[in-house]
Amino acid sequence: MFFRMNNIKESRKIGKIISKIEKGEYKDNYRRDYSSHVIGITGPLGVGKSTIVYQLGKLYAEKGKKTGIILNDPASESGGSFLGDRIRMQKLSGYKNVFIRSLSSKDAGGISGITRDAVNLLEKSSFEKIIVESVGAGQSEIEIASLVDTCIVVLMPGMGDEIQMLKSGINEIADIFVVNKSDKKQAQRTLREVEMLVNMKKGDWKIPVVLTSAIKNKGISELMEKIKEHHRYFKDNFKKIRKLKLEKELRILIKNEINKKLNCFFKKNLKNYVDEILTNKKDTSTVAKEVVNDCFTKE
Ligand SMILES: Nc1nc2c(ncn2[C@@H]2O[C@H](COP(=O)(O)OP(=O)(O)O)[C@@H](O)[C@H]2O)c(=O)[nH]1
Ligand SMILES: [Mg+2]
Repeated sequence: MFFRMNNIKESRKIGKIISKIEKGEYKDNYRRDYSSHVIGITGPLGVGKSTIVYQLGKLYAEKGKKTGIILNDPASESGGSFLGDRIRMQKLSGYKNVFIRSLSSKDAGGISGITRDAVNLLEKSSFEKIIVESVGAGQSEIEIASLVDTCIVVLMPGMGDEIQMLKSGINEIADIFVVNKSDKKQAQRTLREVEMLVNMKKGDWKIPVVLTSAIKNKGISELMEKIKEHHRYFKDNFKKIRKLKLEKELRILIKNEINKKLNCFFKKNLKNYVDEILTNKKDTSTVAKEVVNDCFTKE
């Protein structure tokens, strides 16, 4: 899916390069110079990310900012909200300063590398705001987190999403939380729950929780204000935040890797250890300690 920017020549050129990136045919060694502000929007399917991206993109476009939008949304590839997304995003592409592209990783493997290259390309092309939408469901979203300067995690009333978030580690990467669909019942309750979660966090950036109704275009300018505040904080504490973001990302990824290995280990070995306990009469905590010590001792 490719929507044209009114600056057709530039838009075509960027579009072509992104197609090459998707096929794994284009790589360059550009390192970000942070002249763009990269804003990530993540969260479970259906919470209203695309609608928020649309409203935000529209606001930036109307302010005359050169805005790039990258969608990593499986729903935009097949069925689901594809049509809605398409209609919305086509409206946006009417602005001459907006470029929109939905990425596919079918050919080149993981989405995070492709997103990184696409973001780099847009930064090189002097986009002021680059908005990246991704579904907060797995590994790649965590990887995308350190790629973006401001990470927004979107939730909505009900669904028990907050709990899921806690599990997947997404809540650790949020710079801003949004509770969308404020027009729904229970919105205030979810807002309070997320605020409680945020209040437990330490650090000198106080994570804001913004209530929006993207569909009614409510709360979007407040969100934009918080994004601006975070960008200022990001620029003022650049080195520290970069380090912190990488540290968080690495911590989550290592945990995930260990969990994967652990599940594999359980499948293969747990029964044997139980047998060992039964025959040798060792206790479970001794065996657990021995196993873990063995794993973490270098050969
Ligand atoms: N009631 C309500 N519905 C919304 C709101 N924002 C988005 N939606 C609807 O929620 C559905 C999913 O929205 P979408 O932006 O595609 O979610 P995404 O999967 O997170 O990108 C669509 O039917 C939207 O029209 C909102 O603020 N209130
Ligand atoms: Mg979407």
